[in-house]
Amino acid sequence: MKIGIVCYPTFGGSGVVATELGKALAKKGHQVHFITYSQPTRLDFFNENLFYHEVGIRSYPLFVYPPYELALASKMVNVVQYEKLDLLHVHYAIPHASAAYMAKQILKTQGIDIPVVTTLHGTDITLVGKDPSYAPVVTFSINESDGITAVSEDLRKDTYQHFDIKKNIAVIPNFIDLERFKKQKKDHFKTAICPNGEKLIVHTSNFRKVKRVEDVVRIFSKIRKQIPSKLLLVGDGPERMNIESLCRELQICDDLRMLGKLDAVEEVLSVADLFLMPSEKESFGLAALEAMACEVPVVASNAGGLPELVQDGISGFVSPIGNVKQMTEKALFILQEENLPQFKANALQRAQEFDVANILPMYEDIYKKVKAEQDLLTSETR
Ligand code: GMT
Repeated sequence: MKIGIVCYPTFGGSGVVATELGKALAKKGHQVHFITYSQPTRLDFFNENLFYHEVGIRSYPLFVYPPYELALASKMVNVVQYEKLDLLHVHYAIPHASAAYMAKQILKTQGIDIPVVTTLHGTDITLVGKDPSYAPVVTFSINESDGITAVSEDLRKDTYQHFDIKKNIAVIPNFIDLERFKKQKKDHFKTAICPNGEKLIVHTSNFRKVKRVEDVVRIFSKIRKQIPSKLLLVGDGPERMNIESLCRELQICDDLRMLGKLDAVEEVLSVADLFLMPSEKESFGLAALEAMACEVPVVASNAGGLPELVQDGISGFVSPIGNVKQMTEKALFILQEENLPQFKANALQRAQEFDVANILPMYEDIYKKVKAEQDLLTSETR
């Protein structure tokens, strides 16, 4: 098939999932066209089936806010027409689903019927989307999509709860490339960070408020009083300054390193003993899945879809949001020498269920279904 993928090109989870999906589809022989405002971060290799179309945004002194959605819709029209796409798959509802609706209507006037699949990723529903400033457009454009998917049962439930959605939402969980995310031999790295055999704890995120990075630091501060350990923070974002202040206040700066945005996060995960994800909201928790694929157990909050990923007491633990005390106890339990190997093995076993090879066919099935329905409709109306 010829598929147009629309996503945010940045480090965020939705862009990562969209890009990895496109790469996997291309490897399977589909032709994939990315349509976005800059080269997706993970679109980092050549494949003859992968194409990238940049959305150019023309500014004008009149525009306080350049109309990205219009430029995106125009680009979609252009790419569908000239590349003869079979369908558009948009990731993150705002503004991609409404831009796709507009493109679809424009194309219809030219005799082209293009089905649209919308994948909901989380904050497009749970945070930004349900805000009254966007909700009517989000509701409308989800309902107008030919196929709708959500990355967890919890997000599916939330979507029905917050919006008046008339259509079926299929749950297709996030997935992982086990070829890339696997435990690598990086002993020299472990020795450099943990010279005295300390346990290594890792957190990766975009340091937004919803990630509760402060909880990560507080949990670590309590762990290190019981077990010699180090903390690596990967990523960057608005909370960075607060985190730095908290580390100083707790006097733990010597045992903590902030690595910033790192491409090869799997190298850090390869030497980690525990991953912390105490988020306030998390529709799925892709970063936790990446850790588990590298044999790292997870202590997480019970937010959103996290309990669907982390099996409590098996591949890690889930605790109530903000319960730093309980998360610390669970972390200390996992880090015991007699418990750690089993938790690591279980984490990997769980991650293997989300192998891209298992999840990709679910997307292909949706594509086939919406395309067949569109073809039928087209033949009936002509
Ligand atoms: O977590 C973020 O802030 C990034 C966000 C995004 O939209 O890019 O991630 C969301 O989508 C990911 C991929 O489906 C999920 O794994 C994350 O759990 C989800 N984040 C939230 O729901 C907060």
